Amino acid sequence: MSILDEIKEGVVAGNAKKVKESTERAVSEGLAVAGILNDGLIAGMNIIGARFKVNEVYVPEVLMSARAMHTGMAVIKPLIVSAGIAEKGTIVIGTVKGDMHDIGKNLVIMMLEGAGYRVVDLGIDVPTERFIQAFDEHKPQVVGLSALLTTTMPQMQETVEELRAHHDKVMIAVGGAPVTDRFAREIGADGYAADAASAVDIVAALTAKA
Ligand code: B1M
Repeated sequence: MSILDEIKEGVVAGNAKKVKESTERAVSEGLAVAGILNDGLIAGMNIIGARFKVNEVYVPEVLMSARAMHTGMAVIKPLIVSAGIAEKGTIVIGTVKGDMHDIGKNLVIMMLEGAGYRVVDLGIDVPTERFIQAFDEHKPQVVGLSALLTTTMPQMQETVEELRAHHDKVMIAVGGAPVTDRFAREIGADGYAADAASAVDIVAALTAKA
């Protein structure tokens, strides 16, 4: 079995120790970080996601896989976040109220930090007032919102509208599995990113406009 398959299988099995060890070995053997992330960690999480959908696994298994994925992400974080890059701007980001998913958001944060942005992470289940408070405190170039549930997409809309009412020039980018470019435009967001890499592109474009 290849190291990437070991990482993938470790995530599927929710075996944090194995994922940490295999990821460390992949790094020490010089494998590309993008491959470790996409073909190892994310590939494993996608398998669990598909099983979760058809009730083959339940919340505890998914949580164990998420934890295992986090241990792998912690190993590669220093490689993604290259130290010493001048800060390009500040981004405030959080998962909207009612939504506890943070794996994707955390990946976006790693990529943004790696690209040289200072990121203020508000965490999960973030109410609109907290985004507004953070906007006033940190004066970010871009506010990023994440939502993974169709039931929290209306909350995303509310947060966009209230942030906009609070400050008409705020630049807002949104993302998360059920979010689409069309939905982003409908709710008045300035940008949409389908994945962590495009989040960096959209933030760069919005920062240039801010
Ligand atoms: Co949840 N869950 N979950 N879950 N969960 C989904 C999202 C679901 C699709 C599973 C399914 O049924 N197939 C489904 C949603 C269905 C829907 O709304 N249509 C679902 C459900 C139903 C639920 C619960 C309601 C289950 C229950 O309790 N009955 C519950 C809700 C809890 C809540 O939030 N209130 C729940 C709970 C959980 C866990 C706690 C067990 C766990 C979360 C752990 C954690 O995040 N710490 C969990 C997980 C892990 C998942 C799946 C399996 C994986 C999500 C994930 O991390 N993907 C997911 C199924 C799936 O998506 N395959 C599922 C990997 C991640 C890298 O991708 O998050 O899409 P993603 O992020 C991407 C992009 O979307 C984008 O970049 C990221 C990196 O490329 N992106 C952004 C994300 N945020 C961005 C922000 C940006 C830009 C880009 O801002 C600028």
